[in-house]
Amino acid sequence: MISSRFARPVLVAAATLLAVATFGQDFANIPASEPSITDWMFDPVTPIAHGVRNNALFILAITVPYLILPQVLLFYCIWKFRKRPGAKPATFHDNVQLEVLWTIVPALSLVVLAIPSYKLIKFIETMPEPDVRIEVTGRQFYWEYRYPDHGNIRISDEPLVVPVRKNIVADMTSADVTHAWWVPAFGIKMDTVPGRYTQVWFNVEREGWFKGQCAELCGALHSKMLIDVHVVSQEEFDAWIEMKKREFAGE
Ligand SMILES: [Cu+2]
Repeated sequence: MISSRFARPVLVAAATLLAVATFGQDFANIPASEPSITDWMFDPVTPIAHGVRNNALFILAITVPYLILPQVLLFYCIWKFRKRPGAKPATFHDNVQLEVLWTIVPALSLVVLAIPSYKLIKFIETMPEPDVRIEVTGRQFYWEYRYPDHGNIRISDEPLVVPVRKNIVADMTSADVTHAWWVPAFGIKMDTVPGRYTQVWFNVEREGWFKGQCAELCGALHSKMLIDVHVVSQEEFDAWIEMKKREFAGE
């Protein structure tokens, strides 16, 4: 949709602004080797994350001219209509055509932005046929995961393990206060709410480790409520499930 030559500098600028706004001083303390939490901009790994990133770039491309054009016009007018000997000031004070134009064009821009945005929201909120179902429960201050179709295995405060290139559908809730399960590279941030169920889905395109953290202030140890997702091959996943089942049986 947008050429990569254009996208790269725009991405860097947008990610930097976002990072500074989000993390402030803390951002400077992240070691270069650590995968930073802003990776969703550069390294989306799910269809939702790609969609969110492309939509963000599209919105940027449509809205940035509105930021630049008035400044250019302002400086042009300051220069063009500066005080000069003998210059006659203008005597009109409105222009109906211009006002109609600068109302209709931004209004149309909003429509242009709304169409792909609503499509994306529908895509995010429509659950696909699940290959693996999981249940996520937020607790002060850790995450609990269950695999209802795999012997109801339950793990707490350890990495979530899921197979690569499979539809994972997660039912989420909270045992105490509102938390939010946020994994930037997946393009997902979903509240977990006590007494209610929320749902997300993701399909990760490559194996690896992906970081996240609770994104809803939930108490004193909120900042320690980290998320690690280990995405593995189907074979590794099956072996892991068998191991966990044995672990459970032994308990
Ligand atoms: Cu929290």
